Amino acid sequence: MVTQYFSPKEVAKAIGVSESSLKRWVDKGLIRATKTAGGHRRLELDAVLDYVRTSGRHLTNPGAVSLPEGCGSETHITVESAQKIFLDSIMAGDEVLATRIIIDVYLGGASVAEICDQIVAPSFHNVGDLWQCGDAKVYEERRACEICQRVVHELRRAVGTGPTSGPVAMGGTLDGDPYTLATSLAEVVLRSNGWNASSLGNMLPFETVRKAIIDERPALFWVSVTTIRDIDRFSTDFNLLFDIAQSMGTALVVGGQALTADIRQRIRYTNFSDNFRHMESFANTIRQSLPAPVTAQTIESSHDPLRN
Ligand code: B12
Repeated sequence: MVTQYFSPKEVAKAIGVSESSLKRWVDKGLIRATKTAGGHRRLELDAVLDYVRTSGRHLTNPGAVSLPEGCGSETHITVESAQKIFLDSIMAGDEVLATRIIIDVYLGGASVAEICDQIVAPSFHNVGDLWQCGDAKVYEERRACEICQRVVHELRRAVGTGPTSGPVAMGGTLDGDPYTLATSLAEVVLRSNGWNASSLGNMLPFETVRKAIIDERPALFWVSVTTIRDIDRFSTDFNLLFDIAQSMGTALVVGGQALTADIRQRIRYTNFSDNFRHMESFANTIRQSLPAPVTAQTIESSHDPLRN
């Protein structure tokens, strides 16, 4: 994802303050910013939204930081009412409202994991029930999924690209499992916790997951399982995957609707979580035991002759 930078003028317009106040806040370190070679301050969207989240300010002109109209004007919304509005908007095909409600709840202080577990997942469980009872048409369900993918993309922008120095996490769904939402959500949850996380998408052949673990040596590999075509084959392949992950020091983290207690008895994994808040807690725990990431600064200081 290409990082998008905003000028103090654009951010001041978005928050509804003067450019000089905004520059002062940047210089005081209240808002994270970088400087161009020419000395101009440049701000990333996640830094702007971090400031809005913690200062209790509103976005009066979200378009100035390329967010949809209305985002950030009403952030005191309960998770329960947000869930209802999100469900209604994805079913009605209203992408702007769906995006707005998720960004508003985030700006109101909810964590990404809470948004996924308490708004997105239950809304899709409702979509499934509506479809099963014949109250939702197939096209409405598919459109809801497409909208949700784009909302997740906006949430990913809001959270930031994640520090490239953070520990590496990867994940996806395995062969025969076409579901895409949960793996995209897992990626944003981990990014919001400082992981350098990438979803590899859906329907991944076991062989390619094995290669990804060997080549990239992620500290964590997540597998989301919504459907299993052949339980015997799945269990055999999954256990081989666990052996590889274990030998590479990769934590294999699993979750998803299809992982019933019976199936969990047959497979080996490092951690099973039934929601993203639990995965987040596990990920934060193992993060503490990982070696500190190597950054340009640590390389520089390890070559500093004055240190010897
Ligand atoms: C969207 C959808 C589809 C879409 C998916 C499109 C896409 N791009 O993903 C499509 C159209 C492909 C589809 C197809 C089918 N579907 Co469908 N689908 C759904 C629906 C509505 C939403 C699934 C979803 O994404 N949920 C959102 C996620 C975020 O929620 P979640 O999976 O519960 O995730 C939470 C936890 O499980 C956990 N978690 C999940 N993954 C992970 C990973 C990790 C690492 C961790 C820690 C935690 C974790 O945390 C999440 C957040 O709390 C569900 C309804 C439902 N109950 O979810 C039906 C549902 C799963 N489908 C169902 C059915 C029947 C089908 C079809 C057979 C329909 C048909 N006749 O063609 C096909 C089968 C496809 C196949 N090959 O298997 C049934 C399954 C019934 C069953 N138990 O077997 C459901 C339950 C609908 C229903 N009520 O009947 N489907």
